[in-house]
Amino acid sequence: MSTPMELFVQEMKKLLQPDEVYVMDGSQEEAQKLTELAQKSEINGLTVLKKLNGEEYPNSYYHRSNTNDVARTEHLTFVCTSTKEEAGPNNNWQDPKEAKEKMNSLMKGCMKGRTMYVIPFIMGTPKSKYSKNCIQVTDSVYVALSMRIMTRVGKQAAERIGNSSDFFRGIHSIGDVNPDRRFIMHFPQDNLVMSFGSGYGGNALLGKKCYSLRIASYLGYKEGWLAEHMIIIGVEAPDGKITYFLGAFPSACGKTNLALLEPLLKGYKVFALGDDIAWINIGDDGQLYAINPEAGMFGVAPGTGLNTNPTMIQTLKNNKFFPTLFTNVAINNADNTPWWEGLSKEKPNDLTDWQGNKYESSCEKSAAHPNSRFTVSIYNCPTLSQEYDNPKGVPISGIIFGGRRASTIPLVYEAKDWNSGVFIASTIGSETTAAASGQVGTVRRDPMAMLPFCGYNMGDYFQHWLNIGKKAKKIPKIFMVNWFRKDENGNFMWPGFRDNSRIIKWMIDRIEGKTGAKESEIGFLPEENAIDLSGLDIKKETVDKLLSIDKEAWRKEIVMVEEFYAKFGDKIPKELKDCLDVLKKKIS
Ligand code: GTP
Ligand code: SPV
Ligand code: MN
Repeated sequence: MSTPMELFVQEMKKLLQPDEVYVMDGSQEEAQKLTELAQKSEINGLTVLKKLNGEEYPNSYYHRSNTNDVARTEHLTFVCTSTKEEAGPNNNWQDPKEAKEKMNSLMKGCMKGRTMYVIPFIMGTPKSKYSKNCIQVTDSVYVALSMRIMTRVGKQAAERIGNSSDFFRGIHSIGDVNPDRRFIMHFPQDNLVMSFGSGYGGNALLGKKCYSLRIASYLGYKEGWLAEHMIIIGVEAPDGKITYFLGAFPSACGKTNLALLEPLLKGYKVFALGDDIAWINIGDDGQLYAINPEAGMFGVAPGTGLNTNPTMIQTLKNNKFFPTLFTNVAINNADNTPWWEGLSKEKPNDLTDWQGNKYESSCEKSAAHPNSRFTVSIYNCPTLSQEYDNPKGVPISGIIFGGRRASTIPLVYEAKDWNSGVFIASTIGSETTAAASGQVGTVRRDPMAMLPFCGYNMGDYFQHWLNIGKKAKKIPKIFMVNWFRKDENGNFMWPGFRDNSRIIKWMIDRIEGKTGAKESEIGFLPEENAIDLSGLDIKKETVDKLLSIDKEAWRKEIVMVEEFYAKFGDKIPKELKDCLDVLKKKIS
């Protein structure tokens, strides 16, 4: 008798008709074999991997994707629940039966002449009861190699699945990379994703956004936990105590940088546990505990440099076990190293740009794509927390939300309680970034940084958040930050990056009850001089402005929130409507 896993593979062979099937075992030899193969293979005319300078960047490879396939495509991403209402106005919806028919016809025979990689993987550490079993098939060796870095792939996963039929199924083909034939279809009720026509990260590495957020958020809703677009960090204060935080920021708004923060403030240390996704459960003691289901980081390259994020530069050069991949960055031809804007002050003079052309330094375009990325094992990170593999996860004392806003939102404030924190998070606005295709820089509502990733109706999701607060016995404090305020000349007003440790310190002091706060219309603001600005060259008037409330701007903000809420009709919980009414009265 075949196991459910074997049956799935047989079914996939029949549908996709690959020439060969390769089942991933996760071994070191496999990494070698696949990276060698990828250096000899082409996808749509592009060599899949090129080896980079191994002295500067050990075991590192360069990948260029199709120029039409460099970011998530939200307009081609669907949540196919049995009713449209379950998916909500936050998702594109299609009837599951029709969607499956469409995908089956696109996928029929699509792996002819190709190898089908079968990837058994675990999201989360194998011993944790919170971890989940998964299988993805793909015809992209780049995706297969990326999955080996981002998740726990191979024999241990196959063994954990065993005879069970309880595993996520991910079906992926890069197809002919044609945006007209590209769809990322989610079937939460079948624990299934079908993705065709893209080889890009969030569209193709199905363990990431597709499973660990869209499908998992749906599972969490049914089962009483949360799957969130959040980092997990432990912050050690000078007294040696470690405080664990979660942090949610929309795509390309600073999660990885905060997760790997090297604090400027003396005596503080940040330990990384996750840089993109957190699964949050209520533990036996009633506290919230978080695990990171991933095992790697798929980070934004531009802006990553020794000044901004020295820990990431070390991580990228600290290769131990897994190959590191660089996608759509530029190449410095002088020494065959990857390069991107922000890696060094001086631009190297002989660069090949992300499209493979000689880079003209006079040209206004960037040499690396703004959404160019690296894929690196989290085990390479020198500041990885000792608790990273703890099956129970870590107990959370603070949740940080943030967005990218040139105006209105102060540098930091604190919610009065859980419900008002959920309200604040449900109203987050953020300027769109290059992480998703489409216009960059327009403000859209992105509640909890989950707008593109919530696998069900966001009104129900808000209620689920409120319910978690009711159920939990010890509730974390909720903070809102904005590192991205700009002045009249368009310059950032706050230095950001390593200076953000100053704000984290204030949060720890609040959690510990060591500092008071000023009540304001929107929540608690830091008292005068409560933020440690020692050694920072910043004008008092700038700090005052960063922490002030511009009522005129807030009135406009409220209008945008009302417009957003209106889309969800009765689904917006009463508690949140009440918070909005209170805010309106205070701001008027
Ligand atoms: P995803 O991987 O898309 O989810 O992104 P992310 O949230 O992890 O964002 P990341 O940390 O990679 O940062 C995205 C961009 O924002 C990079 O270009 C960073 O250099 C920039 N950035 C991060 N933190 C700060 C900050 O404090 N201030 C400023 N000005 N820029 C920042
Ligand atoms: C994001 O866009 O939030 C990312 C990159 O982290 S992706 O894997 O493409 O979703
Ligand atoms: Mn992300």
